Amino acid sequence: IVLNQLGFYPHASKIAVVKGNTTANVFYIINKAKNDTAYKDTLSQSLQSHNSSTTTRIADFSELYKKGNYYLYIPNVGNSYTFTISNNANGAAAKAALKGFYYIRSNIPLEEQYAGKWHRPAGHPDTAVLVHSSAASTARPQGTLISTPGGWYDAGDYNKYIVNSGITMGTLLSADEDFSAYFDTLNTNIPESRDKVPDILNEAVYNLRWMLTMQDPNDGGVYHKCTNAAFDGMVMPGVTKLPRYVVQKSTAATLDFAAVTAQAARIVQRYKQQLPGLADSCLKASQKAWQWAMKHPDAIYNQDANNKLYKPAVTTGAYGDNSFKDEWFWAACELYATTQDEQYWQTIINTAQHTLTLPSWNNVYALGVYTLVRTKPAKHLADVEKIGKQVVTFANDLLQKKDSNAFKTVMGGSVKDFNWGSNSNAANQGIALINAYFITKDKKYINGALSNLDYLLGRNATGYCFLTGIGSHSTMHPHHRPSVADEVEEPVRGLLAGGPNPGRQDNCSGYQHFEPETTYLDVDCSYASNEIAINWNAPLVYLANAIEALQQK
Ligand code: 9MR
Repeated sequence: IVLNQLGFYPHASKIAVVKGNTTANVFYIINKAKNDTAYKDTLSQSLQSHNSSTTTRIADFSELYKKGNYYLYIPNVGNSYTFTISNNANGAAAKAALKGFYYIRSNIPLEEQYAGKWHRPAGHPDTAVLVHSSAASTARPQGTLISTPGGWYDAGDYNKYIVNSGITMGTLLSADEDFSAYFDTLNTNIPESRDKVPDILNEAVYNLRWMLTMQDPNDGGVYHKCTNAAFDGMVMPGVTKLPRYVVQKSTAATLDFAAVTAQAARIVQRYKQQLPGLADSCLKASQKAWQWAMKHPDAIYNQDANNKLYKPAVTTGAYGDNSFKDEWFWAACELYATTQDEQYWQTIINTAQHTLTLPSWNNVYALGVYTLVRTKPAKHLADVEKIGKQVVTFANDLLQKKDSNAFKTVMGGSVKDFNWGSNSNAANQGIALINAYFITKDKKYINGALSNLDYLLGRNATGYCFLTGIGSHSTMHPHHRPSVADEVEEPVRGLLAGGPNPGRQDNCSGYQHFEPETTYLDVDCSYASNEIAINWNAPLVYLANAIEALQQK
């Protein structure tokens, strides 16, 4: 029996899924405190999954409204995990996913009062980082030392990549922009929690300050990443002292940077007193980055080609993107929303797509669309309405596939949903649905988004809750160096595993399931299904907190 292992809201849909064939017909929801049946109904007919050979039957108990602790019981099948029906059913996941970012901060010690059993010394200081030969310029020749401290580690590895920070920061900043009243009171117990800035922004600003150091002040271009030449072993951060490099400035990194800093400038100006000068610095940096990209529109980061030309070879994550139309669009949207300067509007029109596409680290078109929908620029309402329709069309298409899905989730509507980092697709689909709700005010989109949160927290073909530290049966062995090396049994809390990925690029032995929705292995060698990454956690932060904020209304 698989279900959201945390629980359900009193007035939202409540679904559990029984996998496999059972002859049972009736299911019971048992109230734990009273040890008594609170609800009883029949299971649906058997459904065949489109993404594996799994068959399912559905237990729908949406009409049980009463708050409490329950479990589901099916004669001859057994009991489900205990779950709650409450107004903040997903609150623990929402908060944990945001706190997850604190645990992957690179250059500060994680103190026990904030980090609990995962306290540890600071990792890479990055105060003396070499300019790699691929990044050499007259102003900063190869071997120049620069300081680029702070920021989050990208994932299970210890490098810091601007492109992936782009979508991550855009998603977190958008969460605050869309749900600012909610985030104003969300406290994640981080060192900055006592200040007047919401913790989601405190967390984002930690990475923003690092991003700012990745811009070459001489020309405005932004280094693609700050990295070791090769991945570190499975050791604690800061243990290895190998040289760190900033590599080639790239168009994708520079435009992502321009988008993030423009959006940040708009948002942090609310906190002029607490963050003096930051909004101004961000906007200047953004404009300077935009100028650089205008002059260097084809600076592709091609790691393999670079390795033929430059030394030392760099073999860490590439995040090589060679199509920049969506980055131009997103950067222009953020710069326009912040400055209302019409020169950016022209780029928006020139680079707009006809249909929405699900965002990923190399496709940030949707982030620009969401910003237009959110900020509704007065001068261009007709265009914005047209672009907004793309969101609704996309969301309708997602919803349509939910009913025939064997898990009654939006996730899995297409088998293509299952690739490297598939769990971020589930979360990003949820964000698209919530944006459709903003436009239409139709709650069916919130229910669709909730089905994907349920997916991530347990209602899926693997039966895992993919967020560490949450639920009764969650990821225990993520490909995450500190979780492997720290001698604490539980993995660091609040990190989202990548999720089912039939590609199995890690060649890790031990996979027992090979179908799209079941190829998931909770073993640390499985970096293709069980790594963690900032661009996967961020949409979960958005989705889980948005659902919490919207249910509380
Ligand atoms: O998330 C990235 C995925 O889309 C790519 O297919 C994959 C291979 O290039 O890389 C993933 O990103 C990894 C990055 O390169 C290095 N840090 C860990 C990231 C998550 O696995």
